[in-house]
Amino acid sequence: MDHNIFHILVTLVIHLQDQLLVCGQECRLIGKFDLHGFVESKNHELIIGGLFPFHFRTIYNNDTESEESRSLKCEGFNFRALRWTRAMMFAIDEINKRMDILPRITLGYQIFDTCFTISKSVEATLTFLTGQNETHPNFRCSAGAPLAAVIGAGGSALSIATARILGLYYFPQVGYASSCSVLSDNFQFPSFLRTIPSDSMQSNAFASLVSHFGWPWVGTIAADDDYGKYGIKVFKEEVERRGVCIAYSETLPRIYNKVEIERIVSKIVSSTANVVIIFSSDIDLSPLMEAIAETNITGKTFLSSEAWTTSALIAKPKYFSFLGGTIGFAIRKAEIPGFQKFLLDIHPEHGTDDLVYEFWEEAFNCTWPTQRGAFYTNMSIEATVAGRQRNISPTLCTGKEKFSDILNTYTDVSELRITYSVYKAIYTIANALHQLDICVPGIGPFPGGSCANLLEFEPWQLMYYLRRADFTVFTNEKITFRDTADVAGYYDVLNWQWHDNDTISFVKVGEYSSVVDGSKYELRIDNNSIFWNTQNGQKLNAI
Ligand code: TCR
Repeated sequence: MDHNIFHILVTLVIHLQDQLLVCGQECRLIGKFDLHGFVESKNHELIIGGLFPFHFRTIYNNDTESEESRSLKCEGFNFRALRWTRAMMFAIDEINKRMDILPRITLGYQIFDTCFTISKSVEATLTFLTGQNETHPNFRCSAGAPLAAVIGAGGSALSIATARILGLYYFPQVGYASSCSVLSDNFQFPSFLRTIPSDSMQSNAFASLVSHFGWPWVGTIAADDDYGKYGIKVFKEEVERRGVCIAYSETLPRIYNKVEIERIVSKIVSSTANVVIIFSSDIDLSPLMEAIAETNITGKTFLSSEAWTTSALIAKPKYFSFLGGTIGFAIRKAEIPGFQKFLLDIHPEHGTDDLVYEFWEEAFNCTWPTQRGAFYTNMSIEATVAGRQRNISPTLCTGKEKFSDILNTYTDVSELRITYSVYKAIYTIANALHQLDICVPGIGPFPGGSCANLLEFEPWQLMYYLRRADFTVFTNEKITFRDTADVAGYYDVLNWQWHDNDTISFVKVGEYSSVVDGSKYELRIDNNSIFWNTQNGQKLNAI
């Protein structure tokens, strides 16, 4: 190279570096995140991050007087998500006690509330990556122990956003509920894996279900997010190939819109298609069910996607008259020994965090005196609840409230599906860490036969082991990724059987699973055990 040009180039690089340094010195804080539901355990060697929707939505934060903070507040306590979170803690606890997985260290957790929104999930992800509330990307200065991997972030739209950021660093993320088919794309999401099957399988399962019953004509409803849109898209492609027609295709409004919801209801009522397939989370579906309950709709059979098949938010008595007979898919379920006891072992007095106070107050409809020292004094409610945004109950909590007196989604262990998926996600990470730890130098997988160090590995080194995960859970279920992001697909087919005493049970009437080696899937259904919510109790006829 010409010497002069070389000189110019070097000068330019030094100049640029100077600029960068100057810029570095000028860094200033431009905003702070207001992260909710922050829960962490201390004094462990490695941390697993968790993202869970403790709240259903965000609201505008009118606490802030200036425009300074754009961070939103959250509302609507989600008991189901707290159960999922406790499954994460339970699995970590179990692993810490075991001598056959990671015997030399203990794992801790750091968990954030996504409030079911993309912005909160991204805030939390940036915090994970930097280990502090002031987020400077590209630095890893974790609070306490290093972060090994992240599980989450619930819904697919949230996981897609966070996986794009974590993917930049090839930072391991294991999804427990994000089932959207696009997340299987290794190129777009290089560091994402999941313990829930991809929806491409579920959409195919729906198509097989429609063929099985010979319905030539169905209506579709999708949530306005990646889950709903991709789920219905793949379903449509598959049924159209089989000659089934789509009577209508509706999308649920993302922000509550009464007029739009009523239009969708009248579409369902007036259509001659009596089978309606809905791909949506329970949260997004609630307004539609509320509106349908106000009409006298009968004679429709609803097909439910996994996210609302066993949801307590939707399986409410006032919807049974039209939702009885619903048929839907549900992911694998498990009974986790010791989990119920662990769930019940939660109390605001046991030195915990804001989330537990909020949980207790919501569960028992009472108000907990915020300062623990003031617990038994006659503090005025106004004083104790100052600054809170939620509806406040005038009754003070006594601390003696009992779970056995209430029906609560949190303590209900009859349908542990996503909960079990969370448990598997934690085990997937722990097993990968264990494999990394037992690597023998000289015959390790990295250059020159080297191994990674359990307390100082790079994210891509853990990814190597995660992609090769191969272990069996206590239920005898085998977890393998075979160099893909996905586990093998399996669904129970559940039928909502409506009983005379106005209760519903989710009865397994079949399954969709692979028949040979994971490449061919088959739907098996016991037609005779299905409850049809029709006048004559017979299957809806093909119209
Ligand atoms: N996948 C959905 C989210 C979701 C969910 C759930 C939310 C699933 N199952 C149960 C609440 C409860 C399945 C997604 O967006 O990928």
